[in-house]
Amino acid sequence: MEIKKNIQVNTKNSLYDNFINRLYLSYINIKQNKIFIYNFISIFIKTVLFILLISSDKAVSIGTNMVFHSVPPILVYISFISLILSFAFLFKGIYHLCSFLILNTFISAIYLADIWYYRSNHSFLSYHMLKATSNLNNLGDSVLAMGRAIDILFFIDIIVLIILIIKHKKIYENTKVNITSFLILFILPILYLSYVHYKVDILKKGYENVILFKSSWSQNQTMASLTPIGYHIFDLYRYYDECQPYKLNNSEKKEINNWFEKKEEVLPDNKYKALFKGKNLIVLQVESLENFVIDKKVNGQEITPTLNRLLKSSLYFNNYIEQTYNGTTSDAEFISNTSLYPVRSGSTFFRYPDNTYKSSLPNIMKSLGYNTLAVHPDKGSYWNWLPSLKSIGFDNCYDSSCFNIDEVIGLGLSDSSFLKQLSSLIEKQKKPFYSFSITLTSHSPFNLPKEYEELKLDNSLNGSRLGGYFQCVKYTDKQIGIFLDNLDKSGILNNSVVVIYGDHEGVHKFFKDEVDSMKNKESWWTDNNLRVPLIVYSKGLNGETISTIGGQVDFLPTISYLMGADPSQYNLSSIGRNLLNTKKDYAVTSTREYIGNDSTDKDFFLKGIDLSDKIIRSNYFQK
Ligand code: GP9
Ligand code: MN
Repeated sequence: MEIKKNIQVNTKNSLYDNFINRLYLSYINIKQNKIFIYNFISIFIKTVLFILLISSDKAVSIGTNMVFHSVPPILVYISFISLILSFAFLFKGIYHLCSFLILNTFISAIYLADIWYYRSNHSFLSYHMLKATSNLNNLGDSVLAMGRAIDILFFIDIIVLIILIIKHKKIYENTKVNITSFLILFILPILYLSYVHYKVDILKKGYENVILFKSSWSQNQTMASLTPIGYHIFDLYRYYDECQPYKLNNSEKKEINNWFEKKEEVLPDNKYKALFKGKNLIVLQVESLENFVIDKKVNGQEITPTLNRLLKSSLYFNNYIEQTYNGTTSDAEFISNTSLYPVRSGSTFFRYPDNTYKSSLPNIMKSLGYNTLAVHPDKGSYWNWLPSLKSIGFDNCYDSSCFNIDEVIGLGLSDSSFLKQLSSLIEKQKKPFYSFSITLTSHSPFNLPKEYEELKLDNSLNGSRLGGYFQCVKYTDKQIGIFLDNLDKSGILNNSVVVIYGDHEGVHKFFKDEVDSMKNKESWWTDNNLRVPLIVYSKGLNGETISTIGGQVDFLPTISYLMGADPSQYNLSSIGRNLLNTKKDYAVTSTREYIGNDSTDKDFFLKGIDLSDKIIRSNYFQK
């Protein structure tokens, strides 16, 4: 009996010893694995570099204005790097080495993709964007233009790694699969991350000002707390969560209703009410058109002679702020036609193409007896615009398949050809109509074919990105002039109002760093501050400049007021306000910046961004 007991104890002891022994050996194995240590250190350095880069304005240099708000959670960084590298221990021999190379290159590629996306959109990639791959058509040049010399730093270590692998491959030839090392590097980080999540996010102890696995108002903060590796792992969870149908509870519904009621300004009507009643409404959203070029000359030549001429008979809003987010062009279409901010993750058109909005601009126009059409020179699948604009309320949608693609510049059909074909299409429309279109040619990277360049630029501008931008805008401006002349010849212009606005910034959105670093620059070149022009033109009108600060969410109430819709049709469903009858002077940007003189109601107006997100996700305004 005694002997049996001893044997049992000994077996238990030896099992335990065995386990400890294996752990210890694996620990030594990890510690002595020089290629592992090298990859660990190089990914750590690249992670810190990434976080420092996104702390500068356009991720083009090392910045410190964000990361040092709080102590960086270094152990969290270490955990995520360890999680990723653990997989290499599931492979033996040369495959073990190759898996380090693949994992490290994969990490650099993700970091770079995030940085490039950040440079143009001030946000990071998300799984929702996998739905938007149809957008990559003809976009190669625009994407490549986001690269900067500093990006090489993400790949130098990989070249060194290849050399190390070639040099030391003999030593690793007999490496075996090491499940214990894998488990140590995989499970320990998970245990630590669970613990730190509980401590920081739930108990709110530990790192000050740090949020880990919780949506923060700024994606930069999530990146700095979790590293891009952690950000994408967390984004996967969020993606799953956000794909579930969103049902508002009663208190959320109440909050939304109260917000709209509080936002409403009840003011006496003014001269703008129904100013364009019964006229056709022709809206042209111009790619990357910024406000700073309006009424400006470069080397003695007007950049936008057509638009400048139109101002004499237009209401010109010169403090109109773009509010697009992950859906860029499509967001501008969405915001203008619904008076809601886009969703906070991914593109609204890709995520919610079937949403309906009973008080959308096309629906309001239809209630006034209008025929509605949306026309694009690109494919209906681009940004998923065709199904989305149909759901928003446009009865007729025409995409590139309805046009003769006889001239392609950059992304697609040239503005010259498109606008000519558009004027013929418009002439055939049943009156009154609301037509909504976009242009393409002035898209980044602003390389207009030489034969179309009309501006004579001096050496400082010629060949520069800004010079290219001026040439593109000048080209599009000219095509708009021809478009309006055609509408005039057919007599349509006499009974129409033409609304022209920029979808988002252009040269300052993608290449602000290049503009800022130009030599001999004129002060107005750097002065755009998210403004896009909004021009409401009608033949014979007395031109006026309206300097009220507003944004694209204000489009629907402002245009509806001018077209004669009753404010009760849109007041309690528009996040924006009528810029022609308001006492407020503000706009909020998609990155939650408040632009305005009186910031008393700042938090209230910023709340509109989150309420829009809930409204869209729950299809709150469905017909
Ligand atoms: C095509 C084009 C896209 O729809 O306007 O522009 P982007 O969204 O890249 O600005
Ligand atoms: Mn665009």
